[in-house]
Amino acid sequence: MIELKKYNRENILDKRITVIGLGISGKAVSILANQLGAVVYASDSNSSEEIIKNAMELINDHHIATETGIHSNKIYNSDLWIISPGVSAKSKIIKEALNNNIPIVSEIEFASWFTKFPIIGITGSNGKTTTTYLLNHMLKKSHTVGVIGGNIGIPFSECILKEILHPSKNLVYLLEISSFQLEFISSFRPYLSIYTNISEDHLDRHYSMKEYIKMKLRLVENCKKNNTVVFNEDDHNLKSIFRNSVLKKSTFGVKSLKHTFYLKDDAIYHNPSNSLVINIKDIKLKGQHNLLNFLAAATCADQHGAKIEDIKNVFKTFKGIPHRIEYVTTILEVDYINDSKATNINSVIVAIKTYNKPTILLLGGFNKGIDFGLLVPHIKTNSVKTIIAYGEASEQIKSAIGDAVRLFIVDDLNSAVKNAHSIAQPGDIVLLSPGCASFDQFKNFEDRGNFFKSTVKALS
Ligand code: UMA
Ligand code: ADP
Repeated sequence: MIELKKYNRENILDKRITVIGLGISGKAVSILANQLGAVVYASDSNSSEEIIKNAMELINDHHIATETGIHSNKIYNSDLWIISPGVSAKSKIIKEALNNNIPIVSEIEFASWFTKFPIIGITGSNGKTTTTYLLNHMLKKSHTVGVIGGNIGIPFSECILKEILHPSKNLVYLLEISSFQLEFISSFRPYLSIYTNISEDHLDRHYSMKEYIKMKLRLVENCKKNNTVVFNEDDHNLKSIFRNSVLKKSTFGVKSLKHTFYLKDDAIYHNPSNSLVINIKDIKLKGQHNLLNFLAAATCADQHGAKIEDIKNVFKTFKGIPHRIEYVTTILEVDYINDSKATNINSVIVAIKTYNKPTILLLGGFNKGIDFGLLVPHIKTNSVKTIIAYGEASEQIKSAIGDAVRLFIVDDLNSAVKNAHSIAQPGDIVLLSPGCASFDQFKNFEDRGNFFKSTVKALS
């Protein structure tokens, strides 16, 4: 059994720390550990332009030793490893480090050692980012200052470095947390945790739903009886998982009137006063799934002490975030929608349910182990009239969908957009909701969404 020592600002001085991965989280945690006085060695097996740029910044601006394009034996000369989320627990180097008795922590675990401010952890398979932003808006006028970070694209270590360099008061960290970030935690403990839903995702990394759910549950593994879990009671997985939990429970959903916020007659009300929060028609951000995100954030904000007026205001004004069922433009009476962030099957299902116009669905990219056959019943009951499949996953999509709907295969997203434009009729929707990761043809989902938007705009 490897003994994991939790370092603090005193005993971390001169400790040898290896950071694996030089993406945004590896870069941020290297700078943090260096700032705290550790001797950092950062290593990435890749030597892409971005990784080399990050390595050069660490060397030139922070005098941190790095290596790229290789993991040399130097990485094992270490008191502690900090790993990036993209490094799987099953990888060869991790096994080797454990054989060498080197303690390993994830980037969020390490960062959490250096703050005393409370953490709210937001996880689930879908809706994490939207819920995190909603929550931040709802807490804007509360007694605390919300700081967003984590899987959302702002490494927690970057937030902690800011806290150290520019001390502030009354912070609360609102961290979007992925299953990857939880593989190597030991004491990470949010005081409030949100579970939006659980559906199939990341099976290429976790191999089974059982393992994926197990990893997701690590978010509350270190929680105490006085910590609260806010969860979606309409989700059968979550309902049964938390049935016997010793944690304080606060639920949301649209099927019961018992929740803190409940749905009745097309309006949301607040318990126990039964006061009206908002009529559904007045919510700008559409979609049943987004309603659940609003309810998740509101329930958590209420627990944290936000005023009901501030919560109401967000229901009324929030318009959504880029790349999530984002309206792009209308060309010849055809609406173009960018849902590039839909990287799993559940996201695609909720996106097609949001619209009741004839839909041309653009699906494709790098398949993370998803069964596209799960889409078939939803294609049949919703308005999908054509699928255009592109990229690495296109053949798998074709064989899973079969003849459920007209389907074309094209090479890439550019051809998919052109093809959709040429067959769309007035009144149709062209929806990019790819159900896949973007890595086969793009840097990330933002890059893919931005490419879609500019290609569409160039059509008009
Ligand atoms: N690497 C090695 N050796 C290995 C394996 C990997 O050196 O054996 C290197 C890779 O070459 C790569 C780096 O490790 O350069 C891995 O970096 P990373 O993939 O962890 O990327 P970061 O840039 O640090 O971004 C990570 C998250 N990435 C992943 O989880 C894949 C980002 O989530 C997150 O925003 C960021 O930290 C800040 O916390 C992205 C994501 O796709 C958006 N997340 C998944 C999702 O949302 O579905 C979970
Ligand atoms: P995440 O951060 O978990 O990936 P986002 O808020 O970025 O979630 O939303 C990504 C996509 O997931 C959206 O475009 C939408 O298609 C889908 N989605 C969002 N919220 C939910 C939800 N509560 N349930 C199911 N799908 C959702």
